[in-house]
Amino acid sequence: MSQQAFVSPDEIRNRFSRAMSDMYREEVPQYGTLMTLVADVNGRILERDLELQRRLSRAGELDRIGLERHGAIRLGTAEELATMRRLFAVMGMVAVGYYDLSVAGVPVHSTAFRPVDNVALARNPFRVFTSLLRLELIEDADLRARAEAILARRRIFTDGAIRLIEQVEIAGGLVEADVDVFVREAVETFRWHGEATVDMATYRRLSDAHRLIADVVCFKGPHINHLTPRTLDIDTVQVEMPRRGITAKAVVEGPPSRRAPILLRQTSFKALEEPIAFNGEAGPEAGTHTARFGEIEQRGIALTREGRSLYDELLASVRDEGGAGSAGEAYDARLAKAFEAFPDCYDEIRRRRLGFFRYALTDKGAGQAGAVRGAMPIDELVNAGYVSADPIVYEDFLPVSAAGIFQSNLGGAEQKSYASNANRQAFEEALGARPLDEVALYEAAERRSIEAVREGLRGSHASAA
Ligand code: OOG
Ligand code: NI
Repeated sequence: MSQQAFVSPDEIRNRFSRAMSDMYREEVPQYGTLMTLVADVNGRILERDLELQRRLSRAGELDRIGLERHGAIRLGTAEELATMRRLFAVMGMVAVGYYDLSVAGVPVHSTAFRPVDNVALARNPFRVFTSLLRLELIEDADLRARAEAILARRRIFTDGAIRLIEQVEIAGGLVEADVDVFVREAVETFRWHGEATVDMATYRRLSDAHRLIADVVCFKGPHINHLTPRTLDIDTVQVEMPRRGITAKAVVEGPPSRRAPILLRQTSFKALEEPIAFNGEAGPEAGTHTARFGEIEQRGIALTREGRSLYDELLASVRDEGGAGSAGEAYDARLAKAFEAFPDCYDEIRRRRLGFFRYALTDKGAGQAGAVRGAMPIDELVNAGYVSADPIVYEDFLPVSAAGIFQSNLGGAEQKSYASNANRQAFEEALGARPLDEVALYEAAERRSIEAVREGLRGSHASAA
């Protein structure tokens, strides 16, 4: 088999992401409504903001925005997580980041599988927020053992998917004839099942320990619980959701509305209550379960470690004052006030090294190659108009926001508290790999762009000489 015959992982991911979107649209009609709303809003924004359009185009984001999605799944065992890593690897997605959600009363820790290099991200940045249930946080030993036994019996991957994963690991890729089969088999793992694997009494006991435990343990597989499109204006989407018959969550998670968006803002609609046939001893028992919801996000600039500390500090100062609660307007006002301390202009964010930028030679800079010192500080090159600086988009997630999204979908007043006990090592052992450090990835992207600028300033000189 020749190397060239392999379909690129980017193409496989692109087809997989489309297949997931088609499946979800069919299963959850409100997802279709949301997609239309986001496409309308994005179209309007791009039409009137040509500067944004040019910036997105330079950053390679314009073409990807219409197909950009992230999904989320929740797994039950180490083996499921390790196999999931191998499945995503076929599509060029690797684990990035570690998120401990136990602090927020959610008994999971998580990572995001996503592509990492610029070309792959520009092609299709499809990401999956992947959580692993922490059974050790169930206090009742009997119940814990029961949950473990149930999970040990299930097989969430099809034989066909496993066979093709192994084939890729040996041969190095998939040929065209296998790609659609792989996508079809892989999608099966994420499908919704209207039948639970347990009876209603078991479901209730697990659900009483934590709704999320029941969601992971009682079903055949890790149903995808949302697929999130990216909007260029989340405030408009938030206002328009109710007009299109969708009830939005009270507050937008993340930073407040700003002229220079940072990190990630997210909102969602409540999970649907869906009919379930429980597996009673005497036959099916009719009940319901809520897991699947809709979410929308807006992405901004990736922050440096300093920028991120400032963000975390400001957010914590607002939440400590009384939580994100349901008091939407009061929370929004407090948040906006606190974030006055975060510069709301990309130039200042850059000068203060709070965010990451991608630098490139302008036409003027290219014309000056050889005449300007390549070693001039990058800020001076920007000031002189030789170099442009575009924000690098944040490709990851935020633990406090993720916890807020989880919580809004657990319904009612559910608020369990677990002591903060991140256990990155246990997560890495389960995953069978170490998640990449997201900040290091942004640092590297920025550094590469600066090197290319310096190369350009030197290179043309050399060739002209
Ligand atoms: C995942 C929630 C986290 C996000 O966008 O932060 C998430 C879940 O509910 O399983 O998707
Ligand atoms: Ni999400």
